[in-house]
Amino acid sequence: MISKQDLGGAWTLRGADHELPATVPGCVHTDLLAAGAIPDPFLDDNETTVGWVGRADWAYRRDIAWDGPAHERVDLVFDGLDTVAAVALGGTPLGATRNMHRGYRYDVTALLDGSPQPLDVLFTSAYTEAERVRELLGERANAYPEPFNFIRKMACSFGWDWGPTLVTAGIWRPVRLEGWSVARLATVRPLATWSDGAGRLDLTIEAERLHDVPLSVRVLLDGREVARGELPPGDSRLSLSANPDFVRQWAPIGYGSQPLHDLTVELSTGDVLLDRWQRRTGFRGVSIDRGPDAAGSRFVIEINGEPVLVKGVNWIPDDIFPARMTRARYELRLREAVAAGVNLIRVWGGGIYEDRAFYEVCDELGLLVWQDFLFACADYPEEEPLFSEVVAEARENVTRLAPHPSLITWSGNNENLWLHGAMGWSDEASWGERYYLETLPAIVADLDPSRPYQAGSPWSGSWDHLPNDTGHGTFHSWEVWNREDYLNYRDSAPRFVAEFGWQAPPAWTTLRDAVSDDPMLPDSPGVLHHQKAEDGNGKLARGLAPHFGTPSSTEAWHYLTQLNQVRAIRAGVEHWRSYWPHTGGSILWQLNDLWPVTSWAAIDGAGRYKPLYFELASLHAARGLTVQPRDGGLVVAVLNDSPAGWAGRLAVHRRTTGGELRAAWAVPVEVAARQVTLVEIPRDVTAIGDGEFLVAELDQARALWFAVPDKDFPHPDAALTVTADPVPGGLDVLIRADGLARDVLLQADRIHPEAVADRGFLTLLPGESATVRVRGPVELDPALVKAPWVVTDLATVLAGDE
Ligand code: BMA
Repeated sequence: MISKQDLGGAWTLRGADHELPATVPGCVHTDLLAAGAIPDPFLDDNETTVGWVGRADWAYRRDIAWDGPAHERVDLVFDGLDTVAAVALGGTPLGATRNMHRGYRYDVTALLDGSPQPLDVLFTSAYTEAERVRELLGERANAYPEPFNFIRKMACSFGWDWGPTLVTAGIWRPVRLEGWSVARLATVRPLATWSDGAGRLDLTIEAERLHDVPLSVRVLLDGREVARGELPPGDSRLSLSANPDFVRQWAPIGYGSQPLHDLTVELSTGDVLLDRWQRRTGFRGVSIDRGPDAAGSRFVIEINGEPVLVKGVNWIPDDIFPARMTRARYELRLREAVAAGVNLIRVWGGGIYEDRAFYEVCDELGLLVWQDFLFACADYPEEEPLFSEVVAEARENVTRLAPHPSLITWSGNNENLWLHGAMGWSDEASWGERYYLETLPAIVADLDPSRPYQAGSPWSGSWDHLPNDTGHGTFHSWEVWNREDYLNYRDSAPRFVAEFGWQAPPAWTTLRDAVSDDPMLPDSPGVLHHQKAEDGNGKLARGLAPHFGTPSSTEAWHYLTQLNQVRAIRAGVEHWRSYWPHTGGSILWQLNDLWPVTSWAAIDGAGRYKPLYFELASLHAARGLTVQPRDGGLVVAVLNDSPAGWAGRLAVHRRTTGGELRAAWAVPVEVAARQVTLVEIPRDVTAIGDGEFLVAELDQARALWFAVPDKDFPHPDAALTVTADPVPGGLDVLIRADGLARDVLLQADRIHPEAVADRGFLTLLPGESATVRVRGPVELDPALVKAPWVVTDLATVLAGDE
C-alpha cells in the first residue's frame, strides 16, 4: 500500500542577506513577518516599504530521508509551488517550475539512500520570470501596470483595485514523500450526476504503473461496491459507470438537502491493495438555460431541472498570503455567505483554484460554486512557455475538483473577452481568445462534460453580440459605479448580472488600525493608500452628492458612504429581482477583502461586517417586497423565492414623518412559488407630498418608498431612546424612536474592537423599537452605547449634530 510522509513544518529560508526559520506550507512574507524582519505590510504604506521582498530570490532548505516502509518508488510531491522554482535533492537538480496552480512530482528513489539529504527549493522572483516572458513574447495589454499576464500565478498578488502589491514566493501547499510499489492511482475523476429521478456515477481513473501485471479497480459508495474493472498489462486508463439506486439527490440551499456520499476507489493487484483514494461526492443535474427568447438570450441556472434565482457573491482570495488560509477560516467565511442568504459564490479569475476545503464546505452547505479559470482583466499570450502551462493547470484542476457537487460551472476568464474590444486592445500576436473559445472548452468537454462551460464573464454567447450586451447572457454592471448614479441600475434589465458593486470604507476600527494618520481624513495619506481604485474617493464623493450632499466630518463620510453602498446595492438587487426570471440573478462584487481597504466588499479585510453584509440577508430573503417605478407609476413587486405560494393582503399606506396616516389601500395578492408579481399602486396613494412616504406591507415583509433624495427629505429629529442591558456575552440594546428614524446604525466595533452587532442599518417608524444584540469577547460597558458615533441615525448625521 502506498505510504506518505509529510514534509511540512520547519524549513530554513535564505535570501536578501536574511537567514530565518521557514514554515511550510507558507510563503516568504509570512516567514519574514514571523521573524520580525519586515513591518506589517497592511499598516500605512508599509506595502511599499516591503516591495523588495517580491523582487528578491529565495532559497528554502531542509534535510529529508524516507522513513516509511521499503518501496520500489519514492516520489517527492509538491501540491503547489509559488511560482518559479528550481528543485534539487542532495545537489541533483530535479526540475524547474513556473506555475503556482499546478502540482509537481519527482521520482527521487535513486537519490534517497537512507541518510538525510538536503532538499533545496530555489525561488526566482516572479517578476524576473514574468518580465523575461514579456521580453520574449512582446507586450500585452493589461488593466493594471504589472506583468501578471505573463506568469501562471495568482494575478492579484501583483495588486488590484482593492488589493496590495505583495508578490509572494514559497512552498504554498503541502509537500510530501510518497512511497509506492507496482502501481498507484495517478488521477481519479468522478462525475456524479442526477437525472430522471436517479443518480449516476461516471468515473475515470489513470494508473501509473511500474510493472506489466494485471491491476483491478474497485469503486465503493458508502462502503458498498458499485463498480469493478480490470486493467490488463499495458493499460493504465479505465472508465467505469454505476447507477447506484441508494443515493439521494443533492440540492442547493433553499431547494432541498445536501446528502453527500463517501466515494472510495481502490487499486489492487491480485489480493494486494496498492492505493486507495477517498472523497465525498453528491448527485445533482446542472444546466444553464441560454436559449433565445424575444428579449435576446436567457441565462438561467437550473439545478435538478429547477431554475434557481441566483443570489450570489464574488469571492476573491481571502488572504493575500493564501497559504495562511485554514479550513476553519473557509468555513467561517462561507457560513457568513450563507447567513447573508447567498446561494452561489463565484471564484473570480484573478485569484486561485481554492483549497479542497473550500469546495468541501460548499458541498456541505449547498452553496453553488461558479469557478473561473484563472485569467483576469488582461490580454494573455497564447504562445509557449504559457500555453502548455495553461493546459496542464486546467486539466489538473478540472480533475481535482470533479467530485464536488457544489461546483456547477466552469468559466473561461474574468472580463478578457469584453475588455479586449471595449478597451481597444489589439495588434497583438495573441490575446487569449483561443484559450476561452477553444482550449478550455475542449478540456471541459473531455474531462468534465457534466458541467456547463462558459467562455467568460461577461459573455453574450457568441461574437454576434458584444460580450457585455444586456440582452444576451451575463453582464457586468460597472458604468453605474464608475460614472453614474446608482438609480441608473433601473435603466436596464440584463439577463444575468455577474458583477456589480459599490464601494465603502471598512469598519471604523479596521480603518483606524490600518492608518496612523492624525487627523484621519477621507483623503489623508494612509486612508488614500488603502483606496486602490482609480479615482475611488472621487467616485465615492460623486455618488454621495445627489443623495446626501457633502459629509461634515470623517465620521460622517464613513457613515454616509457605508449607507450609500447599501442604498446602491439595494437599488440594484431589488430592481433585478423584480425582473425574475427575465433576469436570472445577480452576483455582488464582492463578498470579502484580503487586507484593510476601501472596497466593494461586504465583509472587510479584518473580517468585520460592513452594514452591507447585514443588508444582503434582507435583499436575499425568500419573501420580500420592493416598491419600484414602472411605466410612470409605482408598483409593489412581491418577491416569492420560496418553494410555496404566498397569499395575503398587501397594504400600502402613505404616512407623514410624525406618524399620521394620509392614505391607505389594500389588495389581496397571491404569488406562486418562485415567482414575482407586480401590483400597481393607485395614483391617489402615490401622490406623495412633502414629508410623506409610502409603507407597503405583507405579512412580515415591509418596503418603504421615499419620493425625493435623502438630502431633500425633511427628516425630523429621530428622538431616539437607547438603553443597553448587559446580558451573558454582551449587550442587548433597545432603540426606540418617537419620530421616523431612518438608517439607525449601531457600530459595535466602536464599543469594543471585537464586538459584533447582529444587524446593520434599521429604519423605525414613529413609535417603533428594535433590539440590536451586541456580543463581545469581554464584558461590554453599557455606558458606551452613548458614546459619539456608537448609535446614530441619518437625520442626526445630515444635520451634522453628532
Ligand atoms: C471587475 C472585477 C475586478 C475588479 C472589479 C472592480 O473588473 O472583475 O477585476 O476588482 O471590477 O473594479
